[in-house]
Amino acid sequence: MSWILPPGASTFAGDIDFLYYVILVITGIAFVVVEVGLLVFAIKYRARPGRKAQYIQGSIKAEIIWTAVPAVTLVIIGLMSGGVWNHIKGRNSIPPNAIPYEVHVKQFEWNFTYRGPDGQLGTADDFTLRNQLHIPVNRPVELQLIAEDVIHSFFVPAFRVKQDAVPGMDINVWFEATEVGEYEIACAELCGLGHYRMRARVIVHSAEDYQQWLSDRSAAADEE
Ligand SMILES: [Cu+2]
Repeated sequence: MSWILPPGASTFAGDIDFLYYVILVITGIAFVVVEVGLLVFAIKYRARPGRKAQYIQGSIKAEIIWTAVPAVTLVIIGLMSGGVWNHIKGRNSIPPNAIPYEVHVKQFEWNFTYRGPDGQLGTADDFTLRNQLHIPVNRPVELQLIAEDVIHSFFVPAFRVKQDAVPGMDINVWFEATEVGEYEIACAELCGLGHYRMRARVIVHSAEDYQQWLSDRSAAADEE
């Protein structure tokens, strides 16, 4: 289903979309009931010549119902969301086999640092690309977000993943793409005059293409 949201392309999409539509349907029904009720009562009890206003005491029963129904609904949604939240953002949620990337973000660009052929970040063979994140499909990746000036927010709508990058904090976010293709990264935190053009791309490769790309890239970096 891709109504409102772009088609999902990560392992998070199913859970997030399900919650999104559950909440949309519940709030949609509440919206219609409230607005129709408002209109009906406004017309039915409008001022008419000869009819005096009445003092109404209130209804404990009605109050209990309209407090209990939203309270129970909210707790149920909270419990349902809790599991999903924990899976995506929980303290120990990042899978151990995730490929790490360092992301230095500043006004108004994303710099993605890749571990080189040695498979280690923070070594001499690392290389950095501006506004381009290449990842393999069906493999978790972990981004270490480092904001160099103000707060930015890493957002890939197709992956249903969004995470603030805050200066002075080391923040990790992970996801796993499920579809080969190109997706938009947007900065989701108003970060200055150039915020609107702070876009980048995620390129999701098949496993073989990714290895090929990585070795081509490293060879090119060696020549430089
Ligand atoms: Cu930004």
